Amino acid sequence: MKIGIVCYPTFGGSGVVATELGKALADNGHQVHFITYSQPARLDFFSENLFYHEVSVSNYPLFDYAPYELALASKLVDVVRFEKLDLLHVHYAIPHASAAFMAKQILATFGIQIPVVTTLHGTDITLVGKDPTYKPVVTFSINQSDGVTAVSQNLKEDTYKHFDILNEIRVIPNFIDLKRFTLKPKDHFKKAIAPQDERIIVHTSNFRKVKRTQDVVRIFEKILKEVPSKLLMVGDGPDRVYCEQLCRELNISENVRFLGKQDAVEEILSVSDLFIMPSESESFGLAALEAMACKVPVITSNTGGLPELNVNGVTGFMDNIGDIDAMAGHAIHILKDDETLMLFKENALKRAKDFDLSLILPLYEEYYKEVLDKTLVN
Ligand code: GMT
Repeated sequence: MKIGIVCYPTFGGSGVVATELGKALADNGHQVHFITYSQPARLDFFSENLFYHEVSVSNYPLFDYAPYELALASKLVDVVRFEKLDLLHVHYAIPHASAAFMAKQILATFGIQIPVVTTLHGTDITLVGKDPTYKPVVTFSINQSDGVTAVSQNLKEDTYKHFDILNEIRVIPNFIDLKRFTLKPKDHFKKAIAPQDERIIVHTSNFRKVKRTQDVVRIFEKILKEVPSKLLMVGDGPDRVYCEQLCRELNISENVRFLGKQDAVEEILSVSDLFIMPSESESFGLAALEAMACKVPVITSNTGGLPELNVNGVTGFMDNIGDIDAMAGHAIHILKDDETLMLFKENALKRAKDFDLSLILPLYEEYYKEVLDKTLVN
């Protein structure tokens, strides 16, 4: 199959899923064309089946807001026509699904029928999408897609709840490449971070409000009173500065390291004992799955799609959003002795295996075939 993939090329979860999916499809013999405004972060190597088409937006002085969506639609028309693509798979509804709809209409005038699959990732529905600024367009473009997938059952239900959706939504969860996300021997790194063999607690995110990163710091402060430990904060974003400030106020800065954006997250996870994700909303929680694949149990909020991943009391614990005391109590329970920690670690890895790439990739391939067959019949 010749597949066009549209995504945000940044470090965000939807971009990671789109890029890893494209790579896996290419490995499986498909020809994959990424169409986006810069080279996706994890697409920094050569493969004969992978192509990248850059969308450049004119910055004509009249434009206070450069019309990216139009540039993307035009690029899609160009790539579909000349590369003879079979299907477009757009990740994140805004503005990719509406750009794909426009491209589809234009391509129809050339006698080309191109099916569009839209994958909903979370904030495109739960946060930005349902904002009245975008809602009519998001609703329309989801309904006009030939196939729609959501990364969890909860996101599917949320989409039906907040939008008038006539299409059937298929749930295809996030996945993990267990060949990459696996324990790496990084003992020297562990020694440097935790010289007294302290427990290592980790959080990775884009430090946006929805991640409640200050909760991570507050939970850690409570853990620290009971269990000698260190906290690694990985990633960057608007709330990082508030977290740093809070560490100073709580006088725990010497036990907390802010590592910024990191490519090899699996190496950091390899030395970690516990992952904390206290998010306000999380459609799936890919970062928690990455941790679990590296044998790291997780403390999460019980929101969104997280209960579909984190098995309470088995792979970690889930507590109400903002319940710092409960999260700290559960963290201490996991960390307090080696035997308990080992059990949770084994369970985390076992659960992560349910989301192995080899199990989820065929779900996308089968869905593409279904959508293509349906389009041919019509
Ligand atoms: O986590 C983020 O805020 C980034 C965001 C994105 O779209 O890039 O992630 C969303 O998509 C991921 C991949 O499907 C999911 O695993 C995340 O749970 C989801 N984030 C939220 O719902 C907040």
